Amino acid sequence: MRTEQEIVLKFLDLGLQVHPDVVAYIAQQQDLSLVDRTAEAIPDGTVVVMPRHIPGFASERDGMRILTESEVDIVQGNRTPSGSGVDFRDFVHYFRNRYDRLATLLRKRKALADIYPIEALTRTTRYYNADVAVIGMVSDVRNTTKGHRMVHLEDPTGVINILFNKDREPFAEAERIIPDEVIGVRGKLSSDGNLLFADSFHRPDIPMRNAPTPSETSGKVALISDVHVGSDTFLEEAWERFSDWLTAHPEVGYLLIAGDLVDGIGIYPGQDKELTIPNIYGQYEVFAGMMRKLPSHLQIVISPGNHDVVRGSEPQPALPEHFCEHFPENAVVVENPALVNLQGVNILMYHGRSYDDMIGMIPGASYTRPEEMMVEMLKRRHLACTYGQRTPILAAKEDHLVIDPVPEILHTGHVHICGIATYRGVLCVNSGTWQSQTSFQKQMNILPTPARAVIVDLQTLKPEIIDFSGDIIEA
Ligand code: D5M
Ligand code: FE
Ligand code: ZN
Repeated sequence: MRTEQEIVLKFLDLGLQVHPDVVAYIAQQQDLSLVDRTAEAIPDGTVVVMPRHIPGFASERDGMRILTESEVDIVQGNRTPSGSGVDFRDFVHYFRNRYDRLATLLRKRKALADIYPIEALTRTTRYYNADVAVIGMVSDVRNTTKGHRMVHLEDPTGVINILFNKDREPFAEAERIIPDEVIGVRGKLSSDGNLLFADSFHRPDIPMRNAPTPSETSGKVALISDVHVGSDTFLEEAWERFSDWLTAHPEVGYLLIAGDLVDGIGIYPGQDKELTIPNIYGQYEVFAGMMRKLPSHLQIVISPGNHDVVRGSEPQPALPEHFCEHFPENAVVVENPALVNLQGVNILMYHGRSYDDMIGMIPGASYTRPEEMMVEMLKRRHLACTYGQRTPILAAKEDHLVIDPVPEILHTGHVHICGIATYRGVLCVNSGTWQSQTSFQKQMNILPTPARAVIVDLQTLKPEIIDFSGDIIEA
């Protein structure tokens, strides 16, 4: 490690930023003179020294695999306008698109291979008392007076009531059904065709055999969110420690920030009394300065959250040009959500506003365990199922909140609490925040776990939590 730091510093002395692979290569060669020889060989105007600049460098050498240059590919959520979506027809398209895409996933199940249009079940007497399967969107869900669960299920042809008996097996999962998710149900139709008694229940889910594809080459990504610059609870010293740490760890080639970059203005009652920067431009200016101080070899991907300056409805557009014109060249702004591919590893970034809805609806869900809710998102293959609650959703022609393809990593923020889980091969990461408890969070009884970054090794997909709060600093 010491050698690697020396190499970085030696290049810095020469006014050069350096790619982590160059550092790794020179460290492996144990030949510090390579720094000077490389510096002499690079073309004028080079800012970042790349592996190809090393004299005599070959991509495969003595069994050591050398990285290709950093690769960031924005698969979904590039800064394209995502439409205005105000026409009622957009709602029809939106929900139809959600239904079609999630129903296609569900139809792959053996138990749902022979689904019926709901209208066909109720139109004739033919299926009365028969074993049938349907796929639909939940338009209403409630408990009956006898404690069973009743779901109003809708497909493009009709609606039907489904009863989950409290004494039958699918009931436990049925308790977690929330409005607007798309589910598949197999069961027995009643003798009058009005009710389906559920025997089994299916979600689009992550396939059991899902196998994540790690990077073939070495590389690490730092995942963070909720920086909240401009708030008097923003932890500047902890951020400085993180910033220095990134400079000293060139093997971390990427930084992904999942929203709430700044604290914003007028986001919660009385916020003005807790702002150190009362101007939104000033907040982004300071944030931009922090980004410029990070090593320039770092590829930074920035998506917005509910405190940011863009519209709140999701998908949220990328930050407009005039708020990020002072961001460094190695930073790219994307929408919320966005699917980012790093060296072949797909990372789905989502700020996580829908946590506020799920916490009230899913039994046992808590702000203290965000990783459990990420699993709920994956099971439903949707980032924000329920329409019309706290998460504003823009009803465009396509549902950008559907989780497809299955990412290697789901990266969220918003709850300000660190949590990590793995579900069917998908790594779920909520890294936390860079803000200590606000008075609002105190009222809400939310105890944040600030100043942590989650570093994921792209080759092994193993996460590591590093605490910059000042108590424990990584050795
Ligand atoms: O969210 C900071 C924390 O506050 C996070 O744990 C979610 C919680 N939060 C945010 N808005 C609400 C509402 N409306 N009700 C309950 N809890 C909430 P941030 O987005 O940074 O303000
Ligand atoms: Fe936040
Ligand atoms: Zn938030």
